[in-house]
Amino acid sequence: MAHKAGFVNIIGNPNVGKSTLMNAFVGEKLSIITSKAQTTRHRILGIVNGEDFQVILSDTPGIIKPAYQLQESMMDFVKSAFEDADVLVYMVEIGEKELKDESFFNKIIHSEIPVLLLLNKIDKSNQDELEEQVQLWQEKVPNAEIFPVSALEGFNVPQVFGRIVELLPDSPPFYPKDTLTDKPERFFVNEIIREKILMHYKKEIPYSVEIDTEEFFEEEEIIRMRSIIMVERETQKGIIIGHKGAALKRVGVEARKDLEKFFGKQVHLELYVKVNKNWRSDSRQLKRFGYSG
Ligand code: GDP
Ligand code: K
Ligand code: MG
Repeated sequence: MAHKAGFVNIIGNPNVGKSTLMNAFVGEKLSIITSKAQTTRHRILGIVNGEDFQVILSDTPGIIKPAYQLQESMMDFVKSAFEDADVLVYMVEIGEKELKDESFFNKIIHSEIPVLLLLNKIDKSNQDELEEQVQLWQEKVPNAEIFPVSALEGFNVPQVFGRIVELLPDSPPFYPKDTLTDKPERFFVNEIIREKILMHYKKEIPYSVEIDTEEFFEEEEIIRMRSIIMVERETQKGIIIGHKGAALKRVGVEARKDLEKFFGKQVHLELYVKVNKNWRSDSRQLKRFGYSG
């Protein structure tokens, strides 16, 4: 039996639904999702295995104009996503106009790799608007096959997946067939905690935070974790902790619930807050947290 395998890279503006789509394909919450831009900072692989195929998806940060070094290295993840793809999934949402970066847009319209343009969030639109948008995008990106989808509701998601498999080259699998992702367990601990911070704090706080899980110790009945929440300034530390520690406690309780779901096991989570001045602009620190720096 012939076997197909290859790399599918999901790119697009912030908040169009890239991570929601990746999770829908994989059937697991590998990528954290919030309504805020820059929720996804890394390139995250999600692998879907079938008897005769292996689809290796990569979710990337939304395309932005970088303002500091962390964002530059986020855009390096996006650039790398163009280089090794067998299929490009370019996601836009209903009502959206242009990609925030022209050079990325040019790469898409001149791509020699097949491009699937997903017009997402059609659950929020009507038939007239939908038809108009399909036509508009077909003119803008003539080399793309267009699929209206709702990543959130799963509408048309299996059809897109089927098309992806058709487009993949004949190849043996790249990863063992029981692999779900390339990231280690601690990465998901960090991400789940960061999602709660994105949800509960305003303004610049979520963007100044990085999580470092120092301990991940699996026992028979329970997994014990200790994670540091790193902020850039002393004032941010106070905000994270909150009055009598209530704000931090809420993060801990909600993160633990999600971690227990994710790992299918009881979790004990200890959280600490530390000031780490200007880590977002420090190459050495960025490297340590898995960015190119
Ligand atoms: P990303 O930044 O492109 O990765 O987008 P996310 O996957 O984080 O989603 C951003 C926001 O859009 C979240 O609030 C999602 O729940 C929402 N969203 C994603 N897909 C859909 C969809 O198909 N319909 C609607 N109505 N909302 C969606
Ligand atoms: K988002
Ligand atoms: Mg995302």
